[in-house]
This record gives sequence, C-alpha cells and structure tokens, in this order.
Amino acid sequence: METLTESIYGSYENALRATMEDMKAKFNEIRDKIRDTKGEKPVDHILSRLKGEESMREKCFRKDYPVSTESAITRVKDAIGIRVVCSFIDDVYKVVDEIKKTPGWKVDVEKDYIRHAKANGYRSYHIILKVPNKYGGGDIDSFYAEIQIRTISMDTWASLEHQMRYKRNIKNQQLIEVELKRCADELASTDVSLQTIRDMITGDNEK
Ligand code: 0O2
Repeated sequence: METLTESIYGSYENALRATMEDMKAKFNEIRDKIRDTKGEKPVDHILSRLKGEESMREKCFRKDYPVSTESAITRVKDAIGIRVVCSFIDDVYKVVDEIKKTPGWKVDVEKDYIRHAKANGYRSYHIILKVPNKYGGGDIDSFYAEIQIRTISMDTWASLEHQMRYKRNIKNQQLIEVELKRCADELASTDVSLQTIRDMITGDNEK
C-alpha cells in the first residue's frame, strides 16, 4: 500500500501559501501604482510558485542541509518564488524601488544580474525578501521569498537555457551554449535600444 509522506513544509504549508498570495496581491498593487503614475504598462505578468516537494528535498540535500521542514523554511530561501516580468529595463528598477519601500518586507540578499550578467549570459534582478509569517503553523515567525524581476526577453532566454540545463545527453551542448550567450547579448542590446526608443517617445530622455 502506498504511504502518504508529510509535505517537507510540514505544518507551515498553509501559512507559506497564504503569505505567497498576500505577496502576489502586493505585487499587483505595485504594478498598478507604477502604471497609474507613469501611464504605462510596467509589468507584463507575475508568476508565483511554492517550490515543489522533490526540488526542495534535492536542494536541501545538495546544500548539505538536513532534509527537514526547518531547512526548507529557514535555510533554503526560495520556498516562495515570485517572478515579475516587465516589458522594459527601467520598469525592472521601478519594481525594485517599490519592493524596497514596502512596509514589512526586508531585503536579505540582492543580486543585480542585469548590470552584472552571469558568464553564460543570464540576466535578471534577484531579491531575497524576509517577510512576516502572519498565519502561524509553528514558532517560525518569518519566511523567505525569492523575487526575480526581469524583462520579457530575459525571461524567454532563461526558460530556454533552463530547459537545456535539465536535459540530459544533449547533442551539440557546447555549440548551444555559445549560441545562447550570443543571443543573450543581442537581446540585452535590443532591450537597451527599446528603452531608448520608449524614452524618446515619452520624452523621458529630455528630463
Ligand atoms: P531552479 O531549478 O530554477 O529553482 P541558491 O542556490 O538559490 O541558494 P544561487 O544559485 O547563488 O543560490 O542563487 P541565484 O544565483 O540568485 O539563483 C537563484 C535562481 O535563479 C535559480 O534557482 C534559477 O531559478 C535562477 N538562475 C540563476 N542562474 C541562472 C542561470 O544561469 N540560468 C537560468 N536559466 N536560471 C538561473 P535554482 O534553485 O538554482 O534553480
């Protein structure tokens, strides 16, 4: 008979999910605030996920942490993941500014892989936030959440590269890596050009 194992998030699973929903609602507010002040659509879409059981267990193991609820919540910092996908680079930084102004959200780690792209071409802005746990489940009073903010083209590239990374025995891997890097650089240059054109249209370059 199949045995049902308890979720790695234990008694905190509902609290994590509720916190993630609150955060998504806050991100919708941030999107609307920027849209209302600038009159532009700053955010294309927002995705969220609670890290899957298997993936969380694998990460605890890989990092040499005990595979436990405590590790999943207090040591691995991306149980809650939120991705904010913007059309233009400036909007990424506007969202970052608003995150930092949000009461109760504390920035724990910040990585700007847009100004400092990874060697493989990966670009994205990452923030690990510490947010209060208002929903109980035990003594742990705050959760971590990983926020990735990037443009549509950065997001498309990252999905493709992620797909390659998790596929085994891929043919021509080296060639694909070189081509991905070339595409990442071309997309980055196009993102900058699109931003410049938008600024010319809106007059933001004259300020
Ligand atoms: P998955 O499968 O996407 O969840 P960490 O391991 O998170 O403690 P790290 O790796 O220093 O620390 O954090 P970083 O660099 O901020 O990366 C966190 C997440 O960003 C990764 O999660 C990926 O989702 C994404 N990411 C980082 N680098 C790359 C990259 O080169 N390509 C792609 N496609 N995504 C990247 P996970 O848990 O590693 O993987």
